[in-house]
Amino acid sequence: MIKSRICELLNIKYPILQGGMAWVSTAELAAAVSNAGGLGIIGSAAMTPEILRNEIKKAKELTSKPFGVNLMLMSQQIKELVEVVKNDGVPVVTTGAGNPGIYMEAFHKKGIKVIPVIPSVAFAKRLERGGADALIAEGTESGGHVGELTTMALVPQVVDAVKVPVIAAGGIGDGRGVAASFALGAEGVQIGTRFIVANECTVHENYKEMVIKAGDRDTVITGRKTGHPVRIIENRLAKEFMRLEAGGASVEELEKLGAGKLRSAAVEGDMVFGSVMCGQIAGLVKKRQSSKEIVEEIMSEAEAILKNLQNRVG
Ligand code: TUI
Repeated sequence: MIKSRICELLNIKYPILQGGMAWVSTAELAAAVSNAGGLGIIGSAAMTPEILRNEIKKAKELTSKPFGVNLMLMSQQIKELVEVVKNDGVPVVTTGAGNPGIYMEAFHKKGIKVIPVIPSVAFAKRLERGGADALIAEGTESGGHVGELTTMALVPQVVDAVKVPVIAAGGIGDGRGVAASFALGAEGVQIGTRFIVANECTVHENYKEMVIKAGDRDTVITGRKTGHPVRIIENRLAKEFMRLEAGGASVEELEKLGAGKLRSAAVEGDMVFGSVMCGQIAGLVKKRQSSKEIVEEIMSEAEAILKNLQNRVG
């Protein structure tokens, strides 16, 4: 059994968080991961406040275990989404794509744990000072909106810089990734891509198939120029985006091309002009399983690896 401060902080059995992916992480997936002993997280980035309220209600019907909501801080309706989270009995919030500092006190007053994603040591220190309960150090191997540093470089530097527990994210898809994360000093992991293909994940079948087919070099980062670099599978949309970027297209033009494309992929199954966000670890995601099978397989692999590694010493 791998124990850490993350299990105690979040009142969960296994130190695995499921990434709160926009259009992908619905109540069904989050509840299944929480029921499996991890922390399921609803991705609210593309939700209206009403939809989020409904998803939280659904998650509570499907699990009695703790679950979380991810807030994408660039969301148009962030203030309203924050209100929903504060008022609807959500125990944990993760944040991405910005600074959650202004909401920290209000969440804590409601007893909500706040775990921001951070892409650098400076940001980690700032948010620890601001009261973050733990931090997710997310490397550029991740899908979706990414920072510059790799997980391997970021995690140990963040671990050395803060006292709160650190959760590693980016490029983790099996027990080897969990064992490596703990070796770097992390006390938990956040996994997104592997859960895209979970049976309980409601994303379009074509999206799951695309992740299963993807190899190690099939993702690219688009949108560096817009200030919002996003890792997606290289398809016609990605190629068109890169062509326009290389040709000096304006930020407005690029944002217009990207608008609504994640929905096209996740809901309509458009794998040609849709934005198929996923991490570099997609190459090792080869089978569909239940969330419970995924969580248990990853944790038993990690335990075996950590035990066997002792044989390499001395
Ligand atoms: O947020 C994510 N990943 C996401 S959000 C998303 S939705 C989206 N859709 C279309 C275009 C763009 C996004 C898809 N994937 N991960 C967490 C994350 N946060 N990664 C990096 C960061 C981050 C970056 C800068 C966090 C803080 C930060 O600070 C900047 C500052 O100084 O405020």
